[in-house]
Amino acid sequence: MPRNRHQLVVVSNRGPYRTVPVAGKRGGGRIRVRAAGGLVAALDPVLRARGGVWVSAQDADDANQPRPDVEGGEPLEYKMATVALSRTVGEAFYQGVSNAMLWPILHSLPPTVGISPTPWNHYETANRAFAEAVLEVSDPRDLVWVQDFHLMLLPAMLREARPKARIGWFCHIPWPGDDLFKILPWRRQILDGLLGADVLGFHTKSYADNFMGCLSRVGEAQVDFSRMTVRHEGRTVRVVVAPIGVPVDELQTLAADPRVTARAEKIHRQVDHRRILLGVDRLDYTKGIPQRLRAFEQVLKSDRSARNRYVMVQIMVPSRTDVQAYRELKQEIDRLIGDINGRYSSAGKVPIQYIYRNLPLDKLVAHYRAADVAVVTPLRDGMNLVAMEYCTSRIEGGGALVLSEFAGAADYLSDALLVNPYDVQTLAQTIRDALAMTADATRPAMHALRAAVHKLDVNLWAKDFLDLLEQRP
Ligand code: ADQ
Repeated sequence: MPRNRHQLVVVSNRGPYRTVPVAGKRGGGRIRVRAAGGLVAALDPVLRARGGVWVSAQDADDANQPRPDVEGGEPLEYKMATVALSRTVGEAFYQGVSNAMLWPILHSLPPTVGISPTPWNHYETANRAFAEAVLEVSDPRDLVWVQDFHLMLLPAMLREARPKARIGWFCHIPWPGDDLFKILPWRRQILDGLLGADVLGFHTKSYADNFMGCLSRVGEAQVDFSRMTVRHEGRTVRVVVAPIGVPVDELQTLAADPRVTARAEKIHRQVDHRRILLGVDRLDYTKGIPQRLRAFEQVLKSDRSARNRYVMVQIMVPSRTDVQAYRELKQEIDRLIGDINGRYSSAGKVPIQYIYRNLPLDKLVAHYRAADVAVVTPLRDGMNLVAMEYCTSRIEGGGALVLSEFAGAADYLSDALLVNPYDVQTLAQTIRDALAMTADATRPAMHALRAAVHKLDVNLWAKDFLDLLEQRP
């Protein structure tokens, strides 16, 4: 079989599709829709272009399972396989360890629950179940590409079964310094698990360096900082900086669609042609949503005419709704928006429009086209695709991007208006300045931003990573 015909096996906790009831159709008809979130947005186009199989956990809620038999909606252009986990294992693996411990610590934030050993055993069990599923659907020549922090033990488990397999792992979120990483009692197991891979990818140089630092201070692997390689159990593991991007052509084509243009114009009419400040996020405490709302409140407070000239549109997709910390965040955001709208509405003009649901891509892109300013303020974020989607959708040029310096994207989008989201006063001033800029004044920076985003196309990201995996000596 020629090399480029190796099957690609993508493995992630969440699968790429959910099924939802067809609006207005009686009798339980369902339609397939793409799940929201950065990982799916990045990898679905890659698998659709290349074919292969996507292995993911079976959704505990039967209605959300990616069922290939469902007709209509997004087309299925590759195979899917699911891993069934018992409710106890699934919850401890996903919520107990992945969401409550790994997610915050890898984002350099305190864990949202106390650290205890029980869920860790389930994390191991879940990773083992994924290993069995991958071995079943793949053969030793395939390229197995494991995704993210849910599956950090999987590479070593696959390596044990298939010593010559080609295994990659990609970290979609930040990697912290060793001082924080060491909080995890299972730090050795995690590093040993990851070193089962041939190639380990990170969005930025600082995450890759942090990872190498963890290896050198925890464990016994031989680390070569100048080559960014690690010797482990007789093999060489490469640590690479592989910044993810967005599907540039697909997004630009969509942005140029006359229906999207018409929708963008409608959005303008609906807000009485006020200038639009746009936020788009998965609901998560890492995204800095309250900070951004407080900053916009400052803008409204400091200038009475602002409410007649500006509107903020905040689009949020529900996420991890069964986790307490996320429910509390949702309440805080609801309260903040309610307070601000109560205080600063005038003559039928509401200062914050709030959309809390998963939007189809064409509607999202219409909002990107309509927005004068996008505000992306994570406290910490592996990369952040929203910033890139906004720039890609600005096909007519113009538009300002306010971007947190704590997003990985800030390393690549230096022409954005970079902000510290913890400093709400300065954030408010930056938003004020951005909203006051004319479209022409924003053009040079947006031109540079679009050029930067073009270089980071997601297809290129996948191709470069998979090429490395195929070239493994
Ligand atoms: P996420 O934390 O999910 O991804 P991000 O990169 O911003 O964060 O991607 C969010 C995705 O969800 C975007 O593609 C966006 O369009 C989509 N989305 C947001 N709100 C939506 C809505 N209401 N309806 C539909 N879609 C919506 C993780 C890491 C990031 C990293 C990505 C990719 O946390 O740092 O950039 O993976 O590696």
